[in-house]
Amino acid sequence: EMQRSLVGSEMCIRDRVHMIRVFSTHNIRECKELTGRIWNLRLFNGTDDGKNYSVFTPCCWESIPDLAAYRGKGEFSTSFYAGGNIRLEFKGVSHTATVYVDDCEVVTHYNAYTGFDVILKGLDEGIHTLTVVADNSFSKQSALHIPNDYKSYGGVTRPVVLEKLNDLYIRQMHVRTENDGTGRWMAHVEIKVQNLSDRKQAAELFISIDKDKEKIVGCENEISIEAGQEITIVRDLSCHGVSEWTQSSPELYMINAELYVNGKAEDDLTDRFGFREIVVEGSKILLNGKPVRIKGVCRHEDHPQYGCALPCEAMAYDLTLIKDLGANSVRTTHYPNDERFLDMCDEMGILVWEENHARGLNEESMMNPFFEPQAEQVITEMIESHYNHPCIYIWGILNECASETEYGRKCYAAQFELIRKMDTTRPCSFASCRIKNDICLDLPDVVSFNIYPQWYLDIPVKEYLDDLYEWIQDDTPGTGKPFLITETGAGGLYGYRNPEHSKWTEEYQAYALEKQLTSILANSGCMGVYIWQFCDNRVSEECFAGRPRTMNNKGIVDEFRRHKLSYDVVKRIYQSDI
Ligand code: ADA
Repeated sequence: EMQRSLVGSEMCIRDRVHMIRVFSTHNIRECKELTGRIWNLRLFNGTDDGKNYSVFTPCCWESIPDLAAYRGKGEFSTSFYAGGNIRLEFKGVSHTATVYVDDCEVVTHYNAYTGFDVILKGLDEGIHTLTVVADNSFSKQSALHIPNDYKSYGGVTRPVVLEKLNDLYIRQMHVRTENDGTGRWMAHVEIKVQNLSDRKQAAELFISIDKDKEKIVGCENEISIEAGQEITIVRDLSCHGVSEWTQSSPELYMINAELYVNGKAEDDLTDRFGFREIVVEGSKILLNGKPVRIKGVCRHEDHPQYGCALPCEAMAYDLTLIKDLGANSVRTTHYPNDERFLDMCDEMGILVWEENHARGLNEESMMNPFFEPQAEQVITEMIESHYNHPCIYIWGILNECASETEYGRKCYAAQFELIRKMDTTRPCSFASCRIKNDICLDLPDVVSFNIYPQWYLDIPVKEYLDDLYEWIQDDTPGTGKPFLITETGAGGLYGYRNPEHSKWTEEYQAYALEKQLTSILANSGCMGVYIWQFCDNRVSEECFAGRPRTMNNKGIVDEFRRHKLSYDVVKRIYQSDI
């Protein structure tokens, strides 16, 4: 009997669902994390056929010394006990996944940084094998993962969850909050329910919002769904006496949807949200009516031991340092992040610029026929899955791509259109490096530039910034929009110091950042700045030029999170009132 339950006895020792999100998302639906334990990894790269490794998963195979430089395919496998309707959810496989259950291919997915799932109906009860072939090789078919200034690792890099479903299944729940201007809040709830069975079914759907188990509001709905169909239920719940989500007081609420069929529990889904509105007004972004001032860091998901598969504790440590710096925002360069990181940002009041996956693509790379569909798929998956996070205040796309070309412009326009169709509650932007030749500044809600005076260009920061700002205001349709510096920084090798404070020393990096941050934050037309970057990260071999150690060394902490001299400089500036 014990074995029949997916949850099993492990649940008593550790609530494993907490490894997927930082709170439980189901009470009724049975779930079990399949990761958080040892899987088998077998390589097949032609020469190494059949070599097996026991690896704690999630992981990047680069963490295994033998495989530190391996690029190709790796077959991850484990087994699970289940029967009936099963849903497998993969939070991230890098970068292409082909999934098999009992040797039968069930789903494929491209791109490391968004999740995907598969539902298997009527699985025989018993032990089944799950095999995930991860592939991190570069090819024309991979338009987003290319040799780049960060590494495309290989592996099952984020958690995998097994869920047992009944006939009716709550596929998605989005909450949008709106203030009527008098302090009263409305929660607009949109829930998608699927009928997996081959007959029409009726059910009761209970929706409720609570805080610390205390109910705020709720409603009951009679629903009926045709065989094999999905319906969308939309409800507006007015919420009295709730507290707003702000950066200093990030109050969070739970929303629960529960389905009952003939009085019997069928399915449920819980998520978290905050009461807050983001509005662009003139050259400002307002969070619940107050202008947002960004003191931020760009961050890669990268760590010498874990690659991109950081465990929760390592993510939390990064956030501890980010808070210590006095920073209030993170830009998820250059891809959607692990959802547990976003969960923690929700709790800590850290604003997030969440970015679609794409960095530094020129026109030719954007013309790859695989590019636009792949980029649009990541946007769709990112917004669908992260819609409820109050910390996300802006969607970013296409970092430093070909926004100076007509073809590039078409892609920017198409992607902004897609975002606005999916989410009307957040502004969108892109980080440009096309100084004085960007032709896309009419498209975003916020005009953003990456600038490197004092590093790539020996020009005083103020002069450079004033010149850029004037050009935007005088000669472009970006005039009057909020203006943000999405990157600035300098390289500094940890431990490298010399008396002349030359470039690459810790001293020079600290000097450059001081100049950059003080000039940018003193510019009243600019709503804030993101430092490039939080920590040093590994880059592809192909990017070795200008990248000593095959690392991007512009972190204010190195890859082990050891503080460079610049750390205290940034901390002093970010903690001041500037
Ligand atoms: C770019 C880019 C970053 C990084 C940075 C640098 O602007 O967006 O990914 O490569 O420059 O270090 O030069």
